Amino acid sequence: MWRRWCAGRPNPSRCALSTEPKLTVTRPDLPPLADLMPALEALWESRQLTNNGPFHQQLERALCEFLDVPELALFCNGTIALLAALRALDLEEGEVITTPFSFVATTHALRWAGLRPVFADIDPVTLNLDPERVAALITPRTRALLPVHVYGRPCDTAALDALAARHGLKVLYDAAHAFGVRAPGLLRAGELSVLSLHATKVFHTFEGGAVICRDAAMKRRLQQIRNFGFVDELTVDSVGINGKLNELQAAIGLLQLPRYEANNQQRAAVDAAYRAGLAGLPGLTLPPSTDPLSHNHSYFPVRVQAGFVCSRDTLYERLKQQGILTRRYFHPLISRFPMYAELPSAQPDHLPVATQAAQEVLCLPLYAGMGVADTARVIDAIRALARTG
Ligand code: T4K
Repeated sequence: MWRRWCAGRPNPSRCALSTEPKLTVTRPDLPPLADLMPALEALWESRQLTNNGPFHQQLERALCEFLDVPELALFCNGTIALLAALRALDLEEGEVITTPFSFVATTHALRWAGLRPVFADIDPVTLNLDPERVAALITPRTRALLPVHVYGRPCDTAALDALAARHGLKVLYDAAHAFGVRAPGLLRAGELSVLSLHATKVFHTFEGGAVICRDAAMKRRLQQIRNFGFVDELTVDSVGINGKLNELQAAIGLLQLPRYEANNQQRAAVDAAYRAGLAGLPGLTLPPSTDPLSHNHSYFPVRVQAGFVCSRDTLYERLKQQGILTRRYFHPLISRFPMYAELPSAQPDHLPVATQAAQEVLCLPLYAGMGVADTARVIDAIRALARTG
């Protein structure tokens, strides 16, 4: 029945104007389907489908070991994980200093928690929160910092954590992009770090998220918040939520995890090919290269600047016509969305670095399994446009 249903559907992987298949900014890795069968059989046998089942517990242990972190609580997605983390830190009112250069979920989580976002500008190279700009915005109303490791590039955690300690603030890192980044202590910085395990991420459970914490007491608190606030069968002591990851997703995660290193090497090879193939084009700035250990090659954000033959948006459109679907992460800035645009800290003259970055960035296709020919197709298309305009 499923095969018949799928046969009648248009093939979305073909490009309307080109005979070449579409290249998307990312494509999720999947284990061989046959490898999922034993897990499905176990689920059908046990009927334990969700609520902290055996696959879930196994994945939490495996991720702690893999990421070298003390404790980790899985969630149904990164957004709910952010909300639960804010609740676990007892952040329910006041201001939180954050970055406008992120996916909108970062700031939405603050609003859902009843907190007031205050946007600080970013560093022009890393595109992460600039600690000096953060320091200038701290007031008696400030309760916490919410920095993001954008594109998996580590924030200046030493400076941000020290700043927070001086002012008695909490730090919650949005590490949605930072799975597998080996910068020492990165995922142990601040009070908590939140991962996204969404299908577009380098390690995924279709949808999923996680909160990394320091000790068992905080993990218990997160587990309770994740399960409606239940402490035991009869006791609810906080306004929790249903944030649970189910057993099928946990099984997917257990199959994905052993594939991470090989996938990362494949992404690193695409990254290296882009650097070699796109070097020296006037006005096209490549992302800063970092120590391979502190990189998960999740994104390849180039900057289209003055001196390039066309604007970033024109390059985006031209590539799209050829079936190369880049993304302008993160344009528009979160601070430009209507629910935030009136905040004093959202004004573009307060955020010049982020405003410029949002006008220039273009994330090129990058994923495990992206072949040499596909990478060459992107490079050739950009070089041809750079020649002819
Ligand atoms: N904080 C940060 C910093 C984040 O970046 C995110 C999410 C979050 C928090 C929240 O975490 P989650 O609640 O999502 O776990 C995507 C993702 O939906 C989102 O997870 C991600 N960040 C954001 C940066 O990107 P879109 O709207 O760009 O996704 P979409 O559907 O256009 O996918 C991009 C491309 O990926 C498609 O052109 C094709 C490919 N794709 C996508 C999906 C979903 C596939 O091939 N298969 C798929 O199943 O937001």
